[in-house]
Amino acid sequence: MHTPPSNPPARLAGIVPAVLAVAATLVLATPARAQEQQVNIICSVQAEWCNLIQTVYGKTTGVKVNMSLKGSGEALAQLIAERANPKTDIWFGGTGDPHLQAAEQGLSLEYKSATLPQLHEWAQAQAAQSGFKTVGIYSGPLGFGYNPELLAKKKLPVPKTWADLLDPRYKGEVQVANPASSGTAYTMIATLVQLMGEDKAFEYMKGLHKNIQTYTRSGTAPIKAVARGETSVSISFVHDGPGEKMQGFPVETVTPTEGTGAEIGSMSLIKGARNLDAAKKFYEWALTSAAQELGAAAKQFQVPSNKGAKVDANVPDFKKIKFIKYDYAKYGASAERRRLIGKWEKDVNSLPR
Ligand code: S7P
Repeated sequence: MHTPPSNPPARLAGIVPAVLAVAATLVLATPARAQEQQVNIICSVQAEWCNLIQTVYGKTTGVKVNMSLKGSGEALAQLIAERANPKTDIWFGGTGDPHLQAAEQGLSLEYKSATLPQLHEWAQAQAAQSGFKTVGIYSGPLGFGYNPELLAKKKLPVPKTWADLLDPRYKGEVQVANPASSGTAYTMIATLVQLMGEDKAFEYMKGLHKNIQTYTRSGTAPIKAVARGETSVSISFVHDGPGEKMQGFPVETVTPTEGTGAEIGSMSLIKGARNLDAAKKFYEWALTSAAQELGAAAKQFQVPSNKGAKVDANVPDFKKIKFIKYDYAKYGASAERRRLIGKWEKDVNSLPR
């Protein structure tokens, strides 16, 4: 769940000094001048990572980082609302499709970083297909989270395939976010449509609907509900699992054997940004390998887009996952997203459960 902006929690105290030492080498502004600078960021990764960025970047550059935490869908809605008078300078993280929509709708600014060649091909492709109005900063696969203790207690099997989730024994046991508010859930619709074809995917989602306990607003809420024993299974990004487990919760993840999609978490500079220089400096910093390693330090386990960044052992092994060939340009287009979400509302969400 994305929580309101806050000071870094006490448990980050141990991490911060170590990462500050690394980050000190990344200072991109002279502290004296930076004292006067600020940057307004919408941060769409989870709170721990946003807070760590705020602390490390703020302390090493002297720039005041004003952070607003919002999921991908909500972030796009805010940027549309602010269009005439943007209060945001940069949008960090969140699923790639709303960043592509922001680019298409003229909300973000073209910018070509000199660091682009150091990024994985998928991150560069995300930049190229948006006319360099966004860039990939991480990637992660869609799959299932499950609570092994709850499944055992209810004598339910571990789901391994998309088809398994239609089993009537999972009635009221599955959580996923609402695609109208969540980039994660929209990634699910786009994945199913590409995997099964549109007609079969919608038949599938109608069947799945019968087993859904709740459609949450935020894409990260379902795996947290699984971890806390509020539901048995979630459809989630699997890189969100290990962080929950490290907090002591019983949660495991699996990717469906038929194949799945992945997000390209992205970053965009906002057109009309009031603090454009500061935003560009932050953007450059966020593409460095050291900055991207802060994700794992904050227990977020996406694959970093900078090829030089260390890949933590908890990051899902992409080589072991069957991926569909996801068409990011087609499913990132505003009209396609609107059409598919509208169809989901009408044909799926309106049905009784
Ligand atoms: O780990 C955080 C994460 O899963 O959340 C991001 C995103 O904000 C999810 O937004 P929605 O609420 O719109 O689904 C993902 O990009 C990221 O991997």
